[in-house]
This record gives sequence, C-alpha cells and structure tokens, in this order.
Amino acid sequence: MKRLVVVSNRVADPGCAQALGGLAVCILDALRKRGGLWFGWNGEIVPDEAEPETTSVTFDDLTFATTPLTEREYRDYYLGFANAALWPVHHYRLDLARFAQEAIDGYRRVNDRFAETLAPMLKPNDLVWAHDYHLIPLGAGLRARGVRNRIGFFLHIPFPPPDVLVAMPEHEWLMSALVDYDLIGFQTRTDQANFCRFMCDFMGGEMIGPDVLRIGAREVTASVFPVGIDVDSFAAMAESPSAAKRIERLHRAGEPRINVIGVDRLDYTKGLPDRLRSFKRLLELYPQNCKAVTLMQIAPPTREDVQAYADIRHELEALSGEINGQFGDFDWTPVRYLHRRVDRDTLAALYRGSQVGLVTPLRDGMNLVAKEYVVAQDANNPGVLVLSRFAGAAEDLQEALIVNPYDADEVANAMQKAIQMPFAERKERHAALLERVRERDAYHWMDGFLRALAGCRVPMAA
Ligand code: ADQ
Repeated sequence: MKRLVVVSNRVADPGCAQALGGLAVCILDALRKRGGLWFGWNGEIVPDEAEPETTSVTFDDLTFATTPLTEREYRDYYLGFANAALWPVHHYRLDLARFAQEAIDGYRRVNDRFAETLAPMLKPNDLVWAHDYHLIPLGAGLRARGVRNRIGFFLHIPFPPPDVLVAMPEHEWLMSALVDYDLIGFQTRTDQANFCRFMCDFMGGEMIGPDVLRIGAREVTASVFPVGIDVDSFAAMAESPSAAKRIERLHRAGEPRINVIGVDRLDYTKGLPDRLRSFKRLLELYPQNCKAVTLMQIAPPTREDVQAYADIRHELEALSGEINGQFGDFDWTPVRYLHRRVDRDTLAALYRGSQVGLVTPLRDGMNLVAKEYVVAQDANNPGVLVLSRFAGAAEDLQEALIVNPYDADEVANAMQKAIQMPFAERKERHAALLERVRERDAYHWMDGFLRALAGCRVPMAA
C-alpha cells in the first residue's frame, strides 16, 4: 500500500480525540494504517520578524509536520484571501467578498512556502492528498519543484457557477493551478458540473471521458465523492446511557415537549437569521406551538476576525432577542441560543432528544450536521430532518423535508409538517435516510477518493 501524505490548512491534534470531527478521525485512521505524513498549519501565529519553523513529530509510522503562520500570513492568506474572498465566492456571495492584492499575494506566498517545505519530505510513491480551498495552488507549487507523484485535491465547499467565479480577480491563475492535480474531488454533481463547465468554457478544456478533462497537455479527473460521517461511533454516542440522561434533562417536567434543533458554526452561509425568521413564522402561522415548541440553536463562534462574521452574530442576537421578547412567557423561552462549542457526545444526545432537525444553509458543500442528526435518532421513534435544497447533502437525502431556506413560510410549513408527521411516515423516511448515510460514510468517502487517486495515470515528466 502506498504511503499517504495529507495536506490541510489545519492539522488535527490527535491528542484531542473528543474534539475531532469524524473526518479528521477517519483521515488519522488511514494515515495510521498506511503510514504517512500530515502537513499543515499548527494553529499558532508568530510575529512577522520570526522565521516560521516546521516541526515534525513521529509516532510509529505517522509523522505530523506542522508550521505556524506569521501575523502577516494569517492576515493575508487565511483571513484575507481564503476566508474573505474564496469562501464567499464559492458560496455564491459576491456581495460579501473582499479582494485585496496583498491578500492574493499572501495566499500565493503561503502556498509556495508550504510546497517548498513539503517537496523534500515526499518519497517517490507517496499519494499526496491536499484538502480544500486554502490549498488550491499547492499542487502546482509541488509540480514546479519537480514532484511527479500522484496528487489529489478535495474541495469541501461548493464550486460556484462559472459566471460567479469569473467575478473574482485572478480566477484564471487560480483555476489553471488546479490542472496540476491528477484528481479533483467534489461533494456533489452540481459542483463537478460547474467545474467542468468552467474548464471547458473559459480555459479551453474538453471532456474526453465522463469524468476526465483534457486541458492543454494535462488530463485531470474530476469526480464526485460525497463526504460522510463515522456512523458507528456517532450512533454509539447517541445511544449511550449518559446521552439518555441528558435527553431526560432536556425534557424535564414543565419544559416544552417538542425541541427543534439547529447546530452550525456561526457562518453567514448557514442561513441562521433566515432560520429564526422561519421559526417566528411557525409561531405566527401555527400559534398552537407557543409554549409547546422550542428552537435550540447552537452556533459556536468562528472566524470572528472577519467583519461579515461579527455582523451575522449581531443580527442573530437581535433576532433571537426579538422573538423571545415578542412570544416568550414566564415559563417558556421560544429560542434557546447557545454561542459555544459543545462536546460531540452532548451534541449526539441533543440531536436524539430533538423531534425536528433544522438544517437550512443558504449554500453548503455537504453539511455533516444533517447526517449526524439522522444517525443520532432512535430508529423506533425518529425525529424528522428539515433540509435546505442548497446543502450538498440534499442531493442524497431526498427523504428529508426539502425546503427553500429563503422562503420563511415554506420552512415554517415544513416544520409544522415535521411536528405533526405520523409515526409510520417518520419511520419510513428515517429508515431510508439512515441507509443512505450509512452507505456513504466517512470511510466510503476516503477509500473512494484514495482508490481513484491511486488509479490515475502517473503524471508525465515535464
Ligand atoms: P463546515 O462548514 O464546518 O464544514 P459541517 O459539514 O456542517 O460544516 O460540519 C460542521 C461540524 O462541526 C459537524 O460535525 C458539527 O457537529 C460540528 N459542530 C457544529 N457546531 C458545533 C458545536 N457547537 N459544538 C461542537 N461541534 C459542532 C465544511 C463544509 C461543509 C462540509 C464539511 C466536510 O462547509 O459543507 O460538509 O466541510 O466536508
């Protein structure tokens, strides 16, 4: 088996197993099995004058090579370009995108530095797998340094339609860098189609197979690998005795019986204000839900150094205050908003104790919360998933109640349908969803990608 080299913006800390999401756990698993290297940022920021050093730690066959970012790199590469330009553009939000030359230059420089550091660590047969929008030009940087290995790239976020992408300065440079990968993975068929259309219409590419593009002298495979979760370990957390205790506390006497749950990083792509407005419509259109239903929204802080994130936080706080002020009573708080991280086992219990899972992003690569909610349910009395049509997960999870998150009345009606859904229908929908989530779990995603990458033709010498 070939050694695996994973490159991602952040390297997961294997010491914090509890905090690691399913994906990180399953990548670590693969690295342990094959032997390998995980390279990326260690989360530290050092002064500009410091020379950012790469440190390597090896346990058995697995090496973690990590480097800090300088203050300037953090500002330009991470905040400035990755999170204030690429993230909004890829989520179709040109209105929120900020383009600054120093940010683009910083992004280029960090990718170059990463390539320069990584290239000498590679062995001839290594499979190299770069993750996400922070590292689009990494493959090109490695090729420029003579690396001939198979290199794959997986985009965790959406790929926007070409007309949106071309509004971004330097999109040609960025997209032509993608051509240096052998395999590019997308979450959905829509993303893959947008990418292929862009490559054919704007970069002179042609499709020479269902998933294969020729662009100049290069052939690139562009395929769909929907991300999944580690089903068994998440189900075990939801079914544990401590989860049962927590659920009991959630439903203790005197509290409303029906809990609707939302769990998202506090990101403008997740549609949180729209979700609260939909909940308000639920209370207006179906007043029988007053004192009977609570929306628990867990939204931990994220990227607070970017202005758009501070704005969304204020909007959400104002809206939840408004709804609670208008509808709340001495013994009922309609919206319970928690602005913090929660342990994964607590999260699993909260999903299980909630009759409705509300996952309504305005745009999302996949959305793992939707899958976690399904897996956490009691199959003998499952809750109902209300899912945005704009989450990648909707491509597979059609038995959810699929909604347009921009239409508050439609979402309110779907919530009402979920609350009233007969037992047999709930069970039937849940069984179908669970089967799909189980089939396409995190291991299926990873194995599928690595098998496709290993099967790519060895890149020709330049
Ligand atoms: P994210 O945008 O972070 O990921 P998502 O897929 O929903 O979105 O994953 C979030 C994860 O964080 C879930 O596992 C969730 O349980 C966890 N989480 C959220 N709030 C939490 C809280 N308060 N406490 C603890 N954990 C919390 C990006 C893309 C997605 C894509 C993933 C994986 O934007 O579309 O699905 O990568 O490819």
